[in-house]
Amino acid sequence: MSHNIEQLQRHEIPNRVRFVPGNGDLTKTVVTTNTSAAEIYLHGSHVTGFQKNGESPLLFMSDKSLFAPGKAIRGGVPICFPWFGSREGLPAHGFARVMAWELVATTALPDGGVCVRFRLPENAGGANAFLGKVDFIVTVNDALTMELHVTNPVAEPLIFEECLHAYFSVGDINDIAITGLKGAHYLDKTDNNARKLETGDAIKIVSETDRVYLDTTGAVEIHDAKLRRIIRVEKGGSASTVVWNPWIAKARAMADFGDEEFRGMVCVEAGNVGQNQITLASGKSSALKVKLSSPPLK
Ligand code: TA6
Repeated sequence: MSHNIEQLQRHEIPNRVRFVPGNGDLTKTVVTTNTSAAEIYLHGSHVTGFQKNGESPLLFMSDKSLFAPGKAIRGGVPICFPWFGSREGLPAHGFARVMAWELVATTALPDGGVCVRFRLPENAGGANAFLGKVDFIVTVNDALTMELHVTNPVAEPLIFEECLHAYFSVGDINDIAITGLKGAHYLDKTDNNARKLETGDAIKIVSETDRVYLDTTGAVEIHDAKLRRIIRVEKGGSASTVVWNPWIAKARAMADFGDEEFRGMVCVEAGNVGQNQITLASGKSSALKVKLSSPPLK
């Protein structure tokens, strides 16, 4: 579905929200507040940028990303839904991130922030149609808050996985430490999904890292010594946290990712995947919430 920019422009808010043709002629929402800026494509309801005024971008975007219907954008915050990971003959990480979402509303907030609500088209997913109602709400101020709301309108329970697969921009992958996961168990996807216990106060990335931490609800922090900042990932309604860096070989193997880009990014993803998948009873709703902030590293 291509978006009618003229119709979208009725939702524009002077000096706060505008809709413009973005990369690949996909429609982009440009949000400006007194303290920050953000960009969200209607394709995948995909946040591709967030930056506090005077700071370097918080989110990583690959210079090689595709911007095309049916293709995932590489970087920012892909919405993995209604499944996580690969499925034979189906799009990896679900279909939500590779299809056009609809705009529901734009709101200027009293604190100078902006809220934008998107909706997954009804019965999205063709043969694998998801029967729930899915909204994605982005709130921009000096933090970036994202919420994935799912409501079950049918008589049967809905079972799904969900993950806000955030790519963060870091000064140097060798100079970061990730805290907040000590004591959690994880599946190590670089070691045949072996179940392991996180024993370190801080996780350093020194090789390909692909870990699904389970039954963990706490905040995670990326301490970036080079950019002198902490990226704080607070979450609600989430029992899983995924940590990923492709490192050298995987970076080279991805056509939509620069060979050296692994040095400036790390993914810390909040969701409900694997054994933490959601079973949503008829008539019930769920909310996956992530708040990103970036205090200075003292
Ligand atoms: O979240 C980590 C992960 O599942 C990795 O295994 C890797 O596949 C990454 O997601 C990127 O997946 P994508 O389908 O976007 O290339």
